[in-house]
Amino acid sequence: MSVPCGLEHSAVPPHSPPRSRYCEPSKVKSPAPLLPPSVVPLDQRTSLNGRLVPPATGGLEVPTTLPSGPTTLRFRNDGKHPHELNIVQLKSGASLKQFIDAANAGKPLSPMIERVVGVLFAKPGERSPSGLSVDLAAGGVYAIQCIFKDSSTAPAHRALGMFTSFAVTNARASSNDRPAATVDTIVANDYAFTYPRTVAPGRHRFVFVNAGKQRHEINVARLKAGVTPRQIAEADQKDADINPLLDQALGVLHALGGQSPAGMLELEMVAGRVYLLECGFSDTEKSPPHYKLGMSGTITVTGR
Ligand SMILES: [Cu+2]
Repeated sequence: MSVPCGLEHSAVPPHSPPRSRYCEPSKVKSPAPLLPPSVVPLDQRTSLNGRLVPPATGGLEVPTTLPSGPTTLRFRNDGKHPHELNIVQLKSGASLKQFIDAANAGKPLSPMIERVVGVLFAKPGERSPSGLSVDLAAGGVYAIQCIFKDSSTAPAHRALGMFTSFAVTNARASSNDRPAATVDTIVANDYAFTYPRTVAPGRHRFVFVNAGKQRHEINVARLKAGVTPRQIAEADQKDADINPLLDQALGVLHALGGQSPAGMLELEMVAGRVYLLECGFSDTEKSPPHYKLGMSGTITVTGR
């Protein structure tokens, strides 16, 4: 277990949430810097056979623009495999082609990233259960990709063409685009989270702040009904697969030390359910994943 796949080109990607997002140690060559993968402005695009396409045209990778300002991104997976929407804002002057070429070549991406936004997941034939709320920067270009692989030896979906970008215009988005929601903040330190242990049911936006020196993430998933936090802790201690204990992967927010992503994870918190937060990053290939150092926790939703 070492470098998070989302940030590592040589990594073996995610098939499903938390744990499986991370690389198999033997496959990791050199821990490359950062990079959050792909994301797409949702609601305006869908993924079809591994390509992100605007639903209105059915075309492939058609240039798209969005107005600036507060926006919530979601996506629908029209394919037969799990996909993600992994989005970052590119630095001015960095093109999508440069970014994707660098990613496919396993080169560091952080020099091309102005700011990471976050990652959403969707199962085949479904919409992402959560959203990414972001204040789109006028004039900004956002790159989106999917780094999932269909098997450990298969190419990343990005290498199959599953990437795109959109440009943000100077027009302002309607302020009604984003419904009201409670905002909760999760702070990461080396190596613990500070966060609300319980929240009320309903729509919440989670802000992630990395106050530590290392890179951290919150990888959020909902536990299956009846599964307890203790079962997760025991599975983690034994390095067992926790995926059978989860019913939905909800997304990832990640940031380098001292930074915070541009995106907020927007979740519909269901009464009585328990949500898992974990950081799967490791400081080196040989060091333990952060969730084993204390960066694992749960949020329980009040009510029934
Ligand atoms: Cu961490």
